[in-house]
Amino acid sequence: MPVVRRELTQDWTLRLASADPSHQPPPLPPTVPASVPGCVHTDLLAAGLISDPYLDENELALDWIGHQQWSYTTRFTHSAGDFDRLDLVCDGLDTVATVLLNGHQVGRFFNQHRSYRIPVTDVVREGENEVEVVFDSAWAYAESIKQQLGDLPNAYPTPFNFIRKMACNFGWDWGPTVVTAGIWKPIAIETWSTARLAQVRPTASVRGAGGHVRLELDLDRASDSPLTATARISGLVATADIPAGSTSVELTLDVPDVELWWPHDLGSQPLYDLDVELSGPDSVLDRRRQRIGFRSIRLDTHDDEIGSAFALVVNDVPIFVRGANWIPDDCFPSRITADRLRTRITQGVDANVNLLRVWGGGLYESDDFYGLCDELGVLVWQDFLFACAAYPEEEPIRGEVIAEARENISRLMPHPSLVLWDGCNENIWGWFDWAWQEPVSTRTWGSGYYLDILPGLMAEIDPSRPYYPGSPFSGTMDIHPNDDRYGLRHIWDVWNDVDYSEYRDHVPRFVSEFGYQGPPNISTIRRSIHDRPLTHTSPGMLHHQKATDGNGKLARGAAPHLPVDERFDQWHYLMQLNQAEAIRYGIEHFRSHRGVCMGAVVWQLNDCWPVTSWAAVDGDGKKKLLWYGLRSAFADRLLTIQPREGRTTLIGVNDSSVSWRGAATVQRLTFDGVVLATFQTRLVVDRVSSASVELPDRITGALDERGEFLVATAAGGERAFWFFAPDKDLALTADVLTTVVQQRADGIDVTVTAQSLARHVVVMADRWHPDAVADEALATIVAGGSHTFRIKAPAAALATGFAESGALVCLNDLVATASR
Ligand code: BMA
Repeated sequence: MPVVRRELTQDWTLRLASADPSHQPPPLPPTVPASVPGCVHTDLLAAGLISDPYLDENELALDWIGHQQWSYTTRFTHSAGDFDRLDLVCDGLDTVATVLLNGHQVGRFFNQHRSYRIPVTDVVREGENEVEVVFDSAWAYAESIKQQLGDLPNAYPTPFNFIRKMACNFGWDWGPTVVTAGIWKPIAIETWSTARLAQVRPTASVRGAGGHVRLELDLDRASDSPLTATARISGLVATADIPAGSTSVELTLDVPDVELWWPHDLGSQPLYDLDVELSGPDSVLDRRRQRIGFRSIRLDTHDDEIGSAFALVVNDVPIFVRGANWIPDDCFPSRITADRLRTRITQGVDANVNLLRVWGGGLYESDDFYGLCDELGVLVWQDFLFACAAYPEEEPIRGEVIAEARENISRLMPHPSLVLWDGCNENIWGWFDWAWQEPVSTRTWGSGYYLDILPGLMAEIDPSRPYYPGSPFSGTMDIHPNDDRYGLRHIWDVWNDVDYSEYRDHVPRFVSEFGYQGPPNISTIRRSIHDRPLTHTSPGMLHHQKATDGNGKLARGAAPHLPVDERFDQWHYLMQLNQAEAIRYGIEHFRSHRGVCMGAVVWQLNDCWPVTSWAAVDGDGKKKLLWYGLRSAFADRLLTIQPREGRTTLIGVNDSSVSWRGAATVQRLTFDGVVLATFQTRLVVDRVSSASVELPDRITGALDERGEFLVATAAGGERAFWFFAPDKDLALTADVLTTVVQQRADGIDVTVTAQSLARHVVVMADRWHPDAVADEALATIVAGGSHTFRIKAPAAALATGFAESGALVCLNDLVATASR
C-alpha cells in the first residue's frame, strides 16, 4: 500500500481549556467553530467574539488571548485497512502543544518551527477517533524557561528568546503583540506500509555544461524488506537498491546541457522536475516531486586592501544585490495564502528587487514562498531564527534549535533561489554594542549557535550553500561586526539619529539593513484607524506607530529637506515622500560604489498589519511612495549624479546582462527652463558594472543655488537630477501644473504639464479611490515637460472627480505655502 494522506480540516472546535486569572478572559461560549490551519485569534474573530486586533487600539484589549490555555478538537473515522503504520502528522503547531488521541497523550511539543510525526498505530481505533491539541500559553512557557535558565538581554521587554516561536509575535517596532496559539499548518493522518520516504535532499550543481544532482534519501521503515529507489529528471533515470534494514541511500544523476537558473534580472528560471519513487518488491510505496534548478553559488569574502568583501557570485557572476528584507506578511501566518505571497513577491520583482532576506525574527517561510522565489527569479537569504536578543544555549532551547535547523536546512535544499543562510539578526552586534557583556557574564548568549553549531549543521547537511554567522558581521569576532570595511553592515544611525545625507559617509561592503519610516497609504489608514479628528498624533495613529519616538524621528528626519505642514494630508504626503527620497538617496549612493559595495538590502519590503513603518508595501498590500522610489533606484540601469572626491560626477550603473552604451547629456537649467550650460558625453557601462564621468565646472557651478538644477539624460531615457539646495529651500513657484484627465476603459490617464520646474509631482491614487493604483507615482517635471500617470481604477471611482480627491500633489505648492 502506498502512503495515503488524509488532512484533518473539518469539524474542528476550539475551547478555552483553562483560564489565567491574572488575564481574565471575557465570557466565552463553551466551544467555538475553528479553522485548521488557523489560530485562536482568527477563530475568535471569525466567530465574532473579538474585535479585529488590527483596527484602532483593539490590540490592547486582546492581550488576554495569549495568556490562556486553549484546546482544539476534531473527530475522524478510521476503518482497518491494509497498512502497517498510521501516523498523525502535524506540519506545524504554535507552540507549546500537547497532542491527545482518544484521550491518550501521544506527544508534547515546544517548537513552532518544527513538524511532528506521531506514530499512533496502537492508539487509533476502529470507528470514531478524537484528536485534541491543547496549547499552553506561550507567554507562560517562555517565562518559565526564563526563570529556569536566568534572564538574558533582549532589545524588547518580552521573553521571545526563551521559546522557539516567531519572535515578532510578541510585538516589534513595526508589529503588534498578538501572541498566538493554534494548529498553524496542516495536520493529517497518514497510513503507509513497508517503508516511506522520510526525507528527500537534493543538491543540484553545475558541472561544465551539465547539471549534477546528488540525492540523499532517508527512509522510515515498518519492515526489513529490500527496496528500490528511483529518481527521474529530464528523461534520465537512476535507481539504487536499498538492502534490508538500511534507512538511507544516495543516488546521483548527470543531466547533460542544463539551462542555468538565474535571478530575474540576469536571465531565466528554468526549473526541472525531480521525481523520486520508493518501491517494495511488488509496488510503489512512496513518491515525491520536487522542482529544482541548476546554478552555482559562491560567497566571496576575500580580504582586500579595504577590509573584506561580501559578494554573492551566481553562475560565476558577482551580483550587486538589490534586496529587501522580508518579515512575516501577517501576524497570523495561516492567512498567508500562496496567492498573497505571489502578489507580494511580484511587488518585489516589479520594484527591481533581486533578493529577499527572510529576517530572523520571523519564520522559515512556507514551501510556497521559496517555490515562488524559484519561479520568479528572486534570490533568497534565510536567517536562522534569532533576532535582537541573547539566546540561551542550554536545554531545552539547544535541542530545539538543532532539530529545527536540521529540519529546515533539509526542507529548503531543493530551492535554487536559496543562496545564503545567515546565523542571526543583530545578535553579534548586540554582544558588542548593546551592553550585554556584563549581564551575560559567563553565561551563553547564542554565539555557540552562530559560530559553531549552525555552520556545523550546514557543513553536514547542505555544504552547497554559503553560511555567514550574522547580519551584521565582519567575518571574525576580532573586528567590530558593524564596520563599513568588512562584510555585512546595518546602517541605523540614519533614521535614529542623523540625517539621511549621512548615507554618503558610509561605503559599506554590503548593507543588509537600512531603512526609513513612512505612514501607510491613506486608504489603509482610513480603513484601520477611525480617529476623529484623524491627525498624525491622534490615538489610533500613535498606536499604529511602534518605533521609539517614531513621530519625532519622522519630523526631525524631514525637517532638513521638506517644508513642515501638519495638516493630515500634507503631513502624510511629506512623510511618505521623505521616506522614498531618503531610501532613493541611500540606494543611489550605495550602487554608485558598485564593486566596493555589492549589495543594498532595504529594510523592509512588507508589513504584517497597518502601521507606520519602514515598509515599501503597506499592511493592506498597497504600494507606498517608497515602492516607486525603490523601483527607480533599483532599475537595471541607474543614472545618478554623485559627489566624488570633491567633484560632481555622472555615474552610470548597469546591473543588467547587456552593456549600456550611448550618448548622455547634462544640462544646468533655471526652473523656468533656460539652459545655462550643456555637456555631452558618451556613457560606456559594461554589463554588471559602473562607469563615471566627471562633470565640468561650467555645469556644476550654479549661480543661483535656489533656482538652478542639473538634469542628466541618457539615450534610453534614464534620468538623474541634481539640486544645489534642499527641496524646502528651492525657489519653486506654486500652481505650475495644468492637468488633463482622460477616461479609459479601466481607469484614467492624468497628464500633467509643467510651466516651470514641478518638484515631486506625486500621485497617491488611493486618495481618489481605495482600489485605484497608478503606474508611476513620483515625477519631477522640467519646465515645458509633461508626464502622464496611468491610473487603474474600478468604474465606481469615476463618480468622484480625480482633481478634487487630493490624489495629485506637487511639492511646489507646499514649499510656496510654507515660505509665504
Ligand atoms: C532592524 C531589524 C528589526 C527592526 C528594524 C527597525 O534592526 O532587524 O529588528 O524592526 O531594525 O528598527
